[in-house]
Amino acid sequence: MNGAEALIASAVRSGIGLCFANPGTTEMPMVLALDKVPGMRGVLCLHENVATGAADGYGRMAEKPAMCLLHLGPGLANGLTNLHNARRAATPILNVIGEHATWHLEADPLLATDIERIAGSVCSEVYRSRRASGIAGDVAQAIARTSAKGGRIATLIVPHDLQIADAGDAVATATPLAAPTFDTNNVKAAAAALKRGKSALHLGGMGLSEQGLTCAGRIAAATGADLICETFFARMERGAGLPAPARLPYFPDEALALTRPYDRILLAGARRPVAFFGYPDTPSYLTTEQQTVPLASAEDDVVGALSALADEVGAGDTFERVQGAPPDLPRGPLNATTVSHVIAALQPENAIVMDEALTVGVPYFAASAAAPRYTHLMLTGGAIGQGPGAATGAALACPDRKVINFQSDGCGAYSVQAFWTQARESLDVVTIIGSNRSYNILNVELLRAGIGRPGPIARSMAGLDKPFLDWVKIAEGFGVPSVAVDTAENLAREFERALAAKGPRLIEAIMV
Ligand SMILES: Cc1ncc(C[n+]2csc(CCOP(=O)(O)OP(=O)(O)O)c2C)c(N)n1
Ligand SMILES: [Mg+2]
Repeated sequence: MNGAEALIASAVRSGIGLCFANPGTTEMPMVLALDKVPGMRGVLCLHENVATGAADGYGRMAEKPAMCLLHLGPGLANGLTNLHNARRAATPILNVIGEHATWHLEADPLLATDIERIAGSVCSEVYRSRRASGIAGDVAQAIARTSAKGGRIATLIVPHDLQIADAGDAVATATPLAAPTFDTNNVKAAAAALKRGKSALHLGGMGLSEQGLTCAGRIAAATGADLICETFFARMERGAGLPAPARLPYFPDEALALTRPYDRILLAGARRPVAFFGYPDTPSYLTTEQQTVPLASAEDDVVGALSALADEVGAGDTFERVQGAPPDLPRGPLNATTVSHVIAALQPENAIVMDEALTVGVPYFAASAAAPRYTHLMLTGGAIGQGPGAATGAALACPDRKVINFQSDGCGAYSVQAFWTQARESLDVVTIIGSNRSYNILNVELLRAGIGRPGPIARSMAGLDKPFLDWVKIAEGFGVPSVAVDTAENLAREFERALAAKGPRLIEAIMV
């Protein structure tokens, strides 16, 4: 077995069965190994940020790592923003980077870069193989890192000469992923805090899983605490039968208005909330230190901590479930409300909604609260261009579930190559583009800063209208059947049609 085969075989043995790849010459031995070693499916992505976004979507849904295979430093750099989003989502990813042959590096060939430095900004550990026979051990170490605290993206750099050298029979035994733990002292302190004044549980990570939400709902029922969720959560189970936490608003003044009345805010899988940007005269933190009570971080056993807290406060089995029903189908022109309501009214039970809809999707969270049970994924790290890749990965993790990618146009334009992978792999993804033909959020931010009349250059920096993006042509060019609509009635008709079909579809919802 050569080094590349040992790497793939070791990863397969640890349960990694999917490789999102954009390879080059330095990764070819690993590509060849995909044919030689059974058990690893190779999925070609036409941009590295689609590969890393797909690994994020896959990891969030499968709750185990996928592998990314990227080409040297420049390939890794192309995938960095979605690795950043994955880091913020605490998603496990095994990131494998090919490198020049060890003996060739000192000549400084054109593609040579400092891969460790590039990877270091998103990965807590970066490993480099030194011997072919050590590759199996190196990959096992990297896989172990994907379930460790302090960062779950592990990068392994593998020089080309080591990939083709004889590695003997050095295949690693399966790497057991570490089970997360929680701090029982935090549970005791949280239970005491819940007795002192008005409290809220701020939920993120696995705190927004079905089990996490159920425990949180039971605690709320027993103690009178309210439930709040992160603004940009990684994954949340939502809809009929579940508790419906209030979502922390995006703008800090609104977020502070929500948090201010509480004496205690318990952090369960969420960080202490921080304003998205620093605005003059506005604090960075959206809770005070006195309010903030840590229960469990996103990398801890959040469900275990919530369950222990439920016991500690003597919670019963009952909890308040979301009230109401999905919205009625709207009629008339398309805007953020009508698009959001059409999706919320028609989304099927068990759907996965990848929501990178920004201002176009603001009404969607409330509108979908009482939808049939579904999984809601969001852009976590603010680095736009995540949705189409993450939807691709989610569809590969859950082939029996319908994936709906509710996508704003500006963000979508970063990751259009994902449509090709969706077409090639026949993935069941319906993309709805909220086509307002602008970077609308930038105008909203300017308005809030009191700049109502930006100059013509500044205005042009937020306009996507000259020329406008023709999403039907874009997606059809990548192999995805597509249609454009400009009324709520037509959106509903086309959405129903797309939901009834198998395979990828795109609907451009024109909102101008
Ligand atoms: C990687 C990255 N580049 C740039 C930005 C800055 N940015 C944030 S939102 C945005 C425009 C989003 O426009 P669109 O997706 O059309 O959503 P809309 O505001 O129209 O709802 C930009 C450029 C960012 N957050 N991340
Ligand atoms: Mg837009």
